[in-house]
Amino acid sequence: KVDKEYQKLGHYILENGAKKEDRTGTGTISTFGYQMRFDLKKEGFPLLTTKRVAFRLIVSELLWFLKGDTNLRYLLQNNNHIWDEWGFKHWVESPDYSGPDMTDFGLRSQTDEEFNVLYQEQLTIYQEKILNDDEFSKKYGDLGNVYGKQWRSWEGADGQVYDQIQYIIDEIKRNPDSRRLIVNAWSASELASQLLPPCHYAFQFYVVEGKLSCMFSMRSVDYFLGLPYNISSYALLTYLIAHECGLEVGELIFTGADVHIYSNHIEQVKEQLSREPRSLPTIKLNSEKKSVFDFEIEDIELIGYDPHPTIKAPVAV
Ligand code: UFP
Repeated sequence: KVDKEYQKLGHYILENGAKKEDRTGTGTISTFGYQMRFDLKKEGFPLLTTKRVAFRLIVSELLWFLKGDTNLRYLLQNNNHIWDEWGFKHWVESPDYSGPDMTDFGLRSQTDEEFNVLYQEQLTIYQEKILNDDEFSKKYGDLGNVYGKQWRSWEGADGQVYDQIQYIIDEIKRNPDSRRLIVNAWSASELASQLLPPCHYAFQFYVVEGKLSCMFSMRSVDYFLGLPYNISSYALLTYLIAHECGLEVGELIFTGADVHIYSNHIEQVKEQLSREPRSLPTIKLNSEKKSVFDFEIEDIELIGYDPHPTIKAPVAV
């Protein structure tokens, strides 16, 4: 089902999208405003089967958010590199960096092979330092006010720190009919100091008939590379919160604003649209763990995932 809905969106963008320039200089086909619903209880775990999606990256990233951690070290220790470029950017734009010029490294590394070699060298140095040098990691591994910070230690105008995840868990248990079960990552006052303003900027839970549903909102959606992760990540979050609150899972609802396909992903998208969906995997959580904050990677098991092969595509940074 998730593949069918995802393919429907792919066709929709290709048929209705308009050419639109973007921050990364890559160019997109873009549409505005789209919603998809997935029944988590009836359909299985929404991880695409029309290409392989690296579930382990989704797990480690989500647990990193839930820990309130914003330092790359945890991700690198778990061999997760999805956030590397953001920390790297921070370093190469600082006065401490003295290597070759890395201006526009995202785009240049994809178009200029000679530059790419230099870039990979510097990126490797950066990763080693994050893993092994405490001081460096503190200074250049911390991505600042990204999701972990916003979710777990939101700084209020009153100077207090608010744990939004703990709050909604407590509320779901205490007052499941609440219409205020919202976590918000968008902060008007911090936009200028953020490396990447949140893409999935808010989510809300809903409890009815013993089932927990979640709706998440995205301002900007990379259809091919980002969205498959985002769907599974929020599905997993819903499973974890339901587990702690003693509820079943209900529906997952995606709401996207600028939903786009990058111009250098079109062939890959067409390939994926031609593939036949397979049956979805299921997920098993360690029943001995209760609090979502105690979960580790090995407590989350994916069962019966049999996807079509990976499709590679360049990331726009
Ligand atoms: N993007 C996603 N999902 C994410 C994430 C980023 O699709 O979870 F962090 C994509 C959306 C967009 C780009 O293509 O990354 C962010 O660029 P911008 O800030 O210009 O919207």
